[in-house]
Amino acid sequence: MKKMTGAEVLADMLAGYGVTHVFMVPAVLRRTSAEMERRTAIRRIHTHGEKSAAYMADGYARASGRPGVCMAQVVGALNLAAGLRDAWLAHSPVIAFTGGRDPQTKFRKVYQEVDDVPAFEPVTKFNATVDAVERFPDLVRQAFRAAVSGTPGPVHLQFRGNEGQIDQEEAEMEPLCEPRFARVPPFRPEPDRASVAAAVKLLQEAARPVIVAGGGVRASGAAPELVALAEKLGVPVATSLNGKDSIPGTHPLAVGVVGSYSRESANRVVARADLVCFVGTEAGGMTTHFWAVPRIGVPAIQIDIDAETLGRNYPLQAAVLGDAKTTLALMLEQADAASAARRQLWREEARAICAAWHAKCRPLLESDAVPIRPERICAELTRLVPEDAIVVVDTGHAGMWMGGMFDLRSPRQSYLRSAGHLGWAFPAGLGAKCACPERPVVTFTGDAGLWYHIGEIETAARWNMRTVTVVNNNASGNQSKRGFDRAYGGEQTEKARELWTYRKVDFARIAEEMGAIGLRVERPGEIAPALRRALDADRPVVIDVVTDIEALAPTAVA
Ligand SMILES: Cc1ncc(C[n+]2csc(CCOP(=O)(O)OP(=O)(O)O)c2C)c(N)n1
Repeated sequence: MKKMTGAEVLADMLAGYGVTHVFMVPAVLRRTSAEMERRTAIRRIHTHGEKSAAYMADGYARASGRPGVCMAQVVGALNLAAGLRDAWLAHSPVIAFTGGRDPQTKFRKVYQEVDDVPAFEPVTKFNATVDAVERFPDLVRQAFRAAVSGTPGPVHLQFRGNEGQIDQEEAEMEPLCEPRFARVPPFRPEPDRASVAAAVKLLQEAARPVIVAGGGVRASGAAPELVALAEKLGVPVATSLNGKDSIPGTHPLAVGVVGSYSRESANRVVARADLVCFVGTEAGGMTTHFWAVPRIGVPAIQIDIDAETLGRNYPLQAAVLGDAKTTLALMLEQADAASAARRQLWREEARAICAAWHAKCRPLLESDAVPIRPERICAELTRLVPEDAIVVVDTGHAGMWMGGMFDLRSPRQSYLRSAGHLGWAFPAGLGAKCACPERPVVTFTGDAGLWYHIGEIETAARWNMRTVTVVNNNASGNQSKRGFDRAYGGEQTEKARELWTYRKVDFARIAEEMGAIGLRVERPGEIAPALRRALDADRPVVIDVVTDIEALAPTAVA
């Protein structure tokens, strides 16, 4: 073995694992950054905050299935940890590197230093310190292994030295990589045959079964098998918000997103089901509207790669432990297509429920009102988002509007959503674009969401990250309106509105000033031309859509 610096090993290993970008606020692992330039083609994206660096790495990871890498020096470590929270909730393989304490000076009131490691504990699968340079190879391998294995998730390595100066030290090392762990999933564990047979039998015998598909379907790349099984057995499919791209919304068996940020038709169909088959979803609070849809006790099947998830929230008649794609392919082999005929009436009922929802929402989806209704933006996006686009959506109202009112039209479109953190979507969209530069990326956010990391418009312009960001700009966080009405015991006072309203701001002008293209849209008819122009642009675009502050998304039906 030859002598190498930690920096050389780390740069070579990141390149070896196929990392194309790292996201950070300088300065951390400075020598490694220099070696990246000398030895690799990795782009070093420096951002305006550690949290947005983590969100970019998260978007990168979710869009590609390859670990996203973010970094911070010691004083930025907790900002970075905060940014891992959404990745943790969404099971996204993000690898965070930070600088950390030196044994020679710790506990001596070193400038900027606290013990950051515990803060990473609740948001990582693996949280380790690199104290000796000889440990670079095995700990970096373990970081990749942990990030992508089983249920994927974030990991953290803290490198000795406030900026991780341990990377300057030398040792005899080999920068060995394991390509298997360069992306999700590294393995496709097969389920036992008896559990597969039991699940197929239950689905075939049920009169009104429904499948609820989650983010695990995307992680496994199992959407084709899922749709094929649903078609063969004639079973309607609802999705979690994280699993929205398991089936196009325009598919005749798709009933929409179920749960809290959902579509009424999905909740109605799932509530009517006599068997629910959960695939790659934790059946958590958001997906089940806090376990009201379906009700606890409904006959249920669950397929998951993590044994601890099986039955956590719903008692199961069949539990299938395995990779989603492998499991669904086995179920497809065994399924009897003839049994689909028995569910004809159920499918018709589900279609009727979906048609009723469409009829009810059509006036808003097609609304010509000024200020613009958010439903109209969603309908225009359904129509105009390209066939191979990645759609990235913020939380809160943005999640409600797009979860409920927007449809993917193609199995080649992806949908990534914030798992709860406002402000995630804009930087995550930039990360997604870095991971998949050939695919259009369309981000949807509220104005409160954009404000969080608005400085990253400059990053996008500097690196020419050509995303299209659509801002539902109602000069407020008006999702909070209902909550403050309740807090005031009816209707809130006029003064209460200062708790959730902002100044009216033109984000198009701000975007232009930072080097992006800014388009301001005030009338519904201007949305489509703006989107078309943005999708053709050679720079990042912010489309600032002025919308109705009184427009509230429908709440979930139980
Ligand atoms: C980190 C974080 N803090 C607070 C919240 C609570 N929250 C949810 S939605 C929302 C306001 C959303 O405003 P905006 O993005 O403008 O969308 P609008 O409601 O106006 O459509 C807030 C503060 C959150 N989800 N995440």
